[in-house]
Amino acid sequence: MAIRPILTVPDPILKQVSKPVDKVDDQLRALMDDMLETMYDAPGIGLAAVQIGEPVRVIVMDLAREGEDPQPRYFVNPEILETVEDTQPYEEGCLSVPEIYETVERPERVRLRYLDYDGKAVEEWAEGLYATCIQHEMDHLEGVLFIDYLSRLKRTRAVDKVKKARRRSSETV
Ligand code: K1U
Ligand code: ZN
Repeated sequence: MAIRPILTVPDPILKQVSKPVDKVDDQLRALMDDMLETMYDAPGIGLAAVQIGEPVRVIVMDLAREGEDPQPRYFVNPEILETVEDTQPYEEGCLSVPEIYETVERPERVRLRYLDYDGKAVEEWAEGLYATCIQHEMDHLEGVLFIDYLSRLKRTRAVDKVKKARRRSSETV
């Protein structure tokens, strides 16, 4: 297992549409293990493979609260089958847009289909933070970031802030 660098805006790889996975094998499980370790280290509650420079349709997530046992989840080739009309707001963050938090409205329940860590097909409803997080991560698979839902002004300011912070941190090493 390895902690891999997380790409940040405006890296063009983040705008790529991720490719479907052919099969869930040990090589893919090694990628999912790296992703989970990278996400825990960041720390974050979700991560899409493209965020570590691997544009394939794989997501990891853990929504356990502090003090609870870890609850890692793995999603290969996830699809949204159905959404409800009601939406919920959530102040989202993104490891690829560090230090920026903005409210995004998304459907409050979505029905999902995906393959798990063992390649088993799963269908289930996601709601609450699970619904928000899986939609945020599935947007990454389409090259969409949560800041793309903001006004052009807010988005430009967010990207500039990340660029400035990165310049500052590279000056101090
Ligand atoms: O970059 C990502 O896609 C991960 C992102 C997931 C997410 C957060 C909030 C709403 C939707 C999707 C994050 O994990 S940002 C960091 C974060 O939310 C967090 C970090 C530590 C503890 C608790 C939350
Ligand atoms: Zn993100």
